[in-house]
Amino acid sequence: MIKITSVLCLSITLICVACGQVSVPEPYGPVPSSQQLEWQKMEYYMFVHFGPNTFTDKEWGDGSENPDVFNPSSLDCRQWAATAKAAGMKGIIITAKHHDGFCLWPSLTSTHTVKESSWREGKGDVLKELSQACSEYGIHFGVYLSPWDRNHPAYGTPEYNKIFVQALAEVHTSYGPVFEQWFDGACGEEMEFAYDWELFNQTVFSHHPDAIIFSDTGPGCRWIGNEQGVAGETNWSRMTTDGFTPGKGAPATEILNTGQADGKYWIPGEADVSIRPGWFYSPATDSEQKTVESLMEIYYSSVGRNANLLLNVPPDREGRIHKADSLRLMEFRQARERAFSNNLAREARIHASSVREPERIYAPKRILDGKYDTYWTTDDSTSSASILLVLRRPKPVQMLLIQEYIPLGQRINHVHVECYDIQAGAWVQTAEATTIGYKRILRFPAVHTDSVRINVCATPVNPVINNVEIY
Ligand code: FUL
Repeated sequence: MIKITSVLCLSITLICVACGQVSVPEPYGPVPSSQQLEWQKMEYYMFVHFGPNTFTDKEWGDGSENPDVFNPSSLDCRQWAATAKAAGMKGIIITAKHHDGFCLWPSLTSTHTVKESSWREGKGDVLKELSQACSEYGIHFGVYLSPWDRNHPAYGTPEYNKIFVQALAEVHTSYGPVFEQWFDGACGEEMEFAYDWELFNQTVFSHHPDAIIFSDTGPGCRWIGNEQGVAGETNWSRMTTDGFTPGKGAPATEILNTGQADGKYWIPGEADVSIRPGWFYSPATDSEQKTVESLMEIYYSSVGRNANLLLNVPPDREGRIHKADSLRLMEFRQARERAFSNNLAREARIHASSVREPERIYAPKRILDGKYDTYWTTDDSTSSASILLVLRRPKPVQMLLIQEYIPLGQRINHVHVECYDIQAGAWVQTAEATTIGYKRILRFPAVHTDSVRINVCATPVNPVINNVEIY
């Protein structure tokens, strides 16, 4: 019977190959939209908190600030975009409106905006300058609009939802493409559970159907549950959000941090954190940037754990990114380049315990070809498999980077890594992990080795891996 079945399978495969059809693994669970996939590939981008708080040394303005306090002496959004680009960031998300209600564009929905300030005689528009600068430097432009508005007289009335939607529409129709709309969960008591999230999301999508909407519950991406930039060691890009809302009605932070193995929707994590102690600029923190070492830790805990990293860099009172912040960003970039400069897998020979037919499509060497859409996988009934990478010559190895091909879902729930320790003359287990997702970086004490084995254990479905790097 087994023989007959395998002969049958083989003939079906051969027929499929002969007629140019190749059997592709079935997707597992929810999968990313094409927009979510492109967003995930951005990996790292800049958060910009800018507004009256920049000038008042506050983190949360109460909305009673005189609009004249907003007075950058030499605003230079091109310098922000140039800095982000040089730092290796793929976009900038700006606080178009923070909780104090002040709008960085001349909104018709409010009397607390750049037009009421004497900055540039009320004719300035930060969003216009930043969106133009982003497009000039070839990076994406995104916006944070706080539904919580501590200035607006209508806040707390049903009317406010409509006003907020109008503000959203202004922003989404006046400044070109918006890659991400950031919705903060903070909320005034007057409006707890009264926001019309459905309407907010629809408004964004009606103007920018490709935008990724961030909130505690997505739908594009989700808050990672802390403001330290740390994703869970286990981090699923799936979550069930039915019955939840951003803010007080959000899922527990533990769930936001790890996602859910059996989650119904694809809602990947985004980890936000500031380069300084606060979100807004303060002269008191001019020399309190995070160290390169702690930024590297953040990188490994976010991008290295299947989350995107949104790093806040607050412009100063001149309206420029402070020299010390910019310097740290460049040092951070260099540290990443150093850490990932010599990928030993590039010249390795690769073998897999099992390969799906036809082998020319799913050959393990597909993992090393650097293309996103090619991958190694096994046949559908194989849930445990291993990949062996034999290095050209023995080297100290201390880090492994693995990527799943997420258009077919997030499939792996347990891997361990072994290295052949030349000094000990034995295989040693150097790392173990649950989830991989779009990208996972595993670090371990250096081992002098010429062979690295990745064991995928008992996944619910066959693994689909499209990249492995060794450092
Ligand atoms: C929080 C806000 O309350 C902070 O001011 C900041 O904007 C941060 C990114 O999100 O919820």
